[in-house]
Amino acid sequence: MQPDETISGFRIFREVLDRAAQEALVADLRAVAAAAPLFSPVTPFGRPMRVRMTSAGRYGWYSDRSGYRYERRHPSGRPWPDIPAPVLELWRRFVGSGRDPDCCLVNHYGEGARMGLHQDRDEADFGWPVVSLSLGDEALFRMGGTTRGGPTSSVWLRSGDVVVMGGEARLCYHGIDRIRFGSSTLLRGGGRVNLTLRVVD
Ligand code: MD3
Ligand code: FE
Repeated sequence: MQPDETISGFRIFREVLDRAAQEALVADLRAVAAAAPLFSPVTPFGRPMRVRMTSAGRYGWYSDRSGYRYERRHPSGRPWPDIPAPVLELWRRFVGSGRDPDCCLVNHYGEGARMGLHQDRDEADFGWPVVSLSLGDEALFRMGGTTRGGPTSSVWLRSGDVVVMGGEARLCYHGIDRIRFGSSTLLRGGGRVNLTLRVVD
C-alpha cells in the first residue's frame, strides 16, 4: 500500500476510514471507555497531562510519579477491554498478520489539549511499527528526528487518517501542537480521539 505522504519516514494514509466506518468505531470506543473510563495520567514530574487516556488490549499505557510504563490493568483494578475488531483489522492491513498489537491507547483531546514532543520508548522491541488513527477534530502533528532539538516538520491530521511509524521513524520525536477544536462533527461536543497501536513485550 502506498502512503499519500511520507515525511521523515512517517507514512501518512489519508481518509482510510470513511464517515460510516468512523461512526461505527466511535460507538466501539464508547464501549471501551464505559469499561475502562478515561483518566488524566500524571507525568513523572507530577504534572497532570492535558490529554485524557484509556487503553484496550493486554496492556494499557500508564503514568504517575513512578514513571511511564505499561500496566495489565486499568487504575480501577479491572483488566483492559479487548481491542475492537475494526481496529485489529486496520493493524493487519498495514502491518500484516504476524503479530497483533498488545495495546490500543486511546487519547482524548479536548479544547486546548496538546502533547509535547516525545519519543515512544516504553516498548521492548522497536522493530514493530506503531500505527495511529485520528478521529474527530483536525490536529497539527509535529515530527522531528531521533534527537531532541533538531529540525521538525508539521502536518495536519484529519479524521480517518492513519500514520504508520516504522523503521527510522519509530524512535523519532513527535507531538501534537494543537487541535482545531470544533472542526469536525464526528464527536458530539467536539474534540479529537487518537488511537495508537503498539506491540509492547
Ligand atoms: C511516532 N500520540 O500516544 S499519534 C502517543 O496524536 C502519541 O495522540 C499522538 O504520540 C496523538 O504516544 C501522536 C502519532 C504517533 C504515535 C506513535 C509514534 C507518532 C509516533 C511512535 C513513534 C514515532
Ligand atoms: Fe507518542
